[in-house]
Amino acid sequence: ATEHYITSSAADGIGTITLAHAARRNALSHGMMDAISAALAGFQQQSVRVVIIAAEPGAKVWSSGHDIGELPVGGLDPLRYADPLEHTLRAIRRFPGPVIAKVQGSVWGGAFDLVLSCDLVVADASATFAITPVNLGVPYNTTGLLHFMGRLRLNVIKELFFTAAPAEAAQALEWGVINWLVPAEEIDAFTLDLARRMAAKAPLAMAVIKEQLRVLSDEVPIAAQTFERLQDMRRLVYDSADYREGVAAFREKRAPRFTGR
Ligand code: KGA
Ligand code: KGA
Repeated sequence: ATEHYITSSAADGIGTITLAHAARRNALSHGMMDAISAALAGFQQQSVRVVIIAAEPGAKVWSSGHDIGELPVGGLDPLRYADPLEHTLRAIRRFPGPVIAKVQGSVWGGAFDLVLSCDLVVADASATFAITPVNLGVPYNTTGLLHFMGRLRLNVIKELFFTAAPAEAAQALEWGVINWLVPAEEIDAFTLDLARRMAAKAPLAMAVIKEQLRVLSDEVPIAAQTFERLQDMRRLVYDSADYREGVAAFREKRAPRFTGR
């Protein structure tokens, strides 16, 4: 319970969250998510204008994504609305000022969703991005797919999801995942300068424009029946033997054997 997940600090209207759980490669565990959500709430109290989310200097893995050890097996939806990760993604999306992801190293699964939930992405050449539910047999959540659809073209989304392969930084730049690809030795100063320029602008106008963009890009009206059909389809996936196999294979550090059942 005394596990150390992040460090956070605020100065001159800029809050920084540094993912600092190297032992689990910054997996997005309940503990990590609660820590990030608490830091964001604290920043809001302190009238922080702009947030930077980064990994520790030199980390090869920015974040390994959902904590696979915490994925439920036994008929429970692994990606529910109330999950701490989903709560944190909403907190980032609703934070009343820009949140910048500063990405160095590899980004996996739910961490890619987290990066896309940030308002801007600055990265160096070490950044890679993979979305991996088909490695585990996980039915991705509809809200999560919408996060990708809000940022990327459909053929790009399909390639990322269907291959689960890490996209290199240059490719991610071309695909629009990254706003700025900068040399490693310049990324700290570059990101801070970008944050400072935004922190000097009118906060109320900024916050309302961010919220307008969130509402307009998030709210896709579908019939209740349609949503329930999608949930039923997802349920077949998380009730399947393949989902249990995918999670078990990761825990046992072996390749999964999927059968389509
Ligand atoms: N969840 C839980 N534990 C994890 C983890 C994760 N996502 N990633 C790594 N770990 C643990 C790992 O089991 C090991 O534990 C330790 O962190 C170091 O990892 O010390 P232990 O007890 O053995 P490892 O693998 O030794 O480190 P590495 O060789 O540096 O390799 C790093 C990577 C990131 C490449 C590797 O750990 C990896 O492939 N991790 C899983 C990446 C992934 O597929 N993430 C997606 C998670 O799923 C997800 O987000 C969902 C639900 N989704 O996409 O739908
Ligand atoms: N509205 C009213 N007066 C303006 C003006 C504007 N948008 N832009 C310039 N002027 C006036 C300026 O006050 C000056 O008047 C004259 O035009 C010449 O400008 O001679 P006066 O009485 O002092 P200036 O600044 O001397 O010219 P310049 O050195 O050539 O510089 C040109 C620019 C365009 C760089 C400069 O004038 C400037 O920064 N203007 C404001 C640009 C801007 O921010 N526009 C956005 C307006 O807001 C807007 O569209 C909204 C509501 N929005 O974005 O949401």
